[in-house]
Amino acid sequence: APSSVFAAVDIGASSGRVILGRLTDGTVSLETVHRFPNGVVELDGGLRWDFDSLFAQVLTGLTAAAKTAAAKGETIASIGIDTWAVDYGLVNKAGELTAHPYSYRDERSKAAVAQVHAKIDQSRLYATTGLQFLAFNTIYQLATEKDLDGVQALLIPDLIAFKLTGQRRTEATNASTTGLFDAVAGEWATEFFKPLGLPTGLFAPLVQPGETIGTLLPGIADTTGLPADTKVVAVGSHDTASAVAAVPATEEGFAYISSGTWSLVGVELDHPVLDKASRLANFTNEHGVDGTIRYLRNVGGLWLLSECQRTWAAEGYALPLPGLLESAAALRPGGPVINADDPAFTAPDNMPHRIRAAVRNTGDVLPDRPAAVVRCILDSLAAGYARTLADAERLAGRSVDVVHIVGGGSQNQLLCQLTANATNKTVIAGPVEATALGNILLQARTAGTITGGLPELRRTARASTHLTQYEPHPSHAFHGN
Ligand code: ADP
Ligand code: LRH
Repeated sequence: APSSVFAAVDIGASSGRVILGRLTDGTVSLETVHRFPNGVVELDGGLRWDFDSLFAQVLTGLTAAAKTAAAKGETIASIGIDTWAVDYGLVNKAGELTAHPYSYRDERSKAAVAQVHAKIDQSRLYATTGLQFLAFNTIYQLATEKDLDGVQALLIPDLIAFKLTGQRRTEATNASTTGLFDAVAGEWATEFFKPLGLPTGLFAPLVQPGETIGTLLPGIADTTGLPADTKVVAVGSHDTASAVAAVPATEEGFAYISSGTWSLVGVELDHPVLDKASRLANFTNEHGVDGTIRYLRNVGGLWLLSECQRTWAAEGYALPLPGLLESAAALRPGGPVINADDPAFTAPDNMPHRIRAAVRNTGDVLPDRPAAVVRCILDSLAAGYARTLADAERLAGRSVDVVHIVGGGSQNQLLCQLTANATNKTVIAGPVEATALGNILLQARTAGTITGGLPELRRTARASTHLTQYEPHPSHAFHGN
């Protein structure tokens, strides 16, 4: 019988799930007990997350988890929470949200960038935080807030943990995406708060992955049917940190691509790279679990594809992914390529139109067929991955032998093959649910069910996952999917 069961609450920008993880004989099996769509909504004059309905989905998922475990005679040892990075909710002294949290896709923070850089030079920010410049980083979002007196900023996973336990903490891997975190010290960059007019106690105290945040509030235990002593444990609450922890690598020289709404492309290091070349290449030094550095770049992602599907559906053409990928795979290589991480693609809008305009700007033309648009997106992502991996090798002084693709995009056979071709490296695809798996592995280690460092966690991830390998075939068209 399985010895322990853990619950992962994993919410990406496009979907969320509650997954039970069981450890038996050195492998983890995952059981999804609840899945729900996620997306930004126009609310109160901005692009926001409807936190109330997200939290209701979390409770529905935890209720299903409690029921599933009880039916098997199991107890849920703990709950771990991860979501996308950078966004936060402001809570007042009474613990109430003062507004629906803004989404990083809202454009209000663009105007605050120059204002922040006028107070603290961009090169100084980078030398301390090592964070990739993105106009939606928390630091720029906070600069748009009018009144931060008497409120605390809780990052989205911290906000969920607070609602479950009543405890206010900031999990460190996600804190490292704020632009207010010292990449070397692993502490808040307190010297930046004052010049930016931010209260020193704006964020709750840091907690490290593996530490306990608290136990369930009585009302939450009642609603979900979970025992009141169920622990909420800090994991890599930044989804990408959990995903990287579950990269099923056995090799030293591995790189990873966490492929979903965004593509996070890079390597794992034991110290940050904060030099000028790294800043100019816009690489980030986010904190991973066990004191590692996720040296990576946020490259555009499958948001481009899902937004095209959304646009086509609104125009009356519901085009499911399998058919789109099959027709894109049948096209010849060498088609138009765009810069997939152009901020012009960040906001939700007519995506096929914007992609066609971007191709036109390169002096090329894009045929007016969905298959051509899809192929252009995937060719562009693969080209972006290859460029980014080459940059990572150069900037970190590393050589990469194998590229692991994890997350929803690891199921996209065409993208995996195009990536192998563009990088001229072996690509290993899987697991699809790397984030939830990393979340559960951290909880299992905290409970003492497994022991060891990241290599052991990754061996367990490998033993738990069906992997698909792709070899580079630069001159051949892709057949399959
Ligand atoms: P996030 O965590 O950012 O919400 P996911 O890791 O769940 O994203 O990945 C979602 C993406 O995975 C989708 O946008 C889609 O392009 C891709 N995807 C999901 N299922 C499949 C599939 N069966 N085949 C190919 N791609 C898929
Ligand atoms: C991926 C992710 C990524 C961030 C972005 C905002 O879900 O957390 O690591 O750059 O969302």
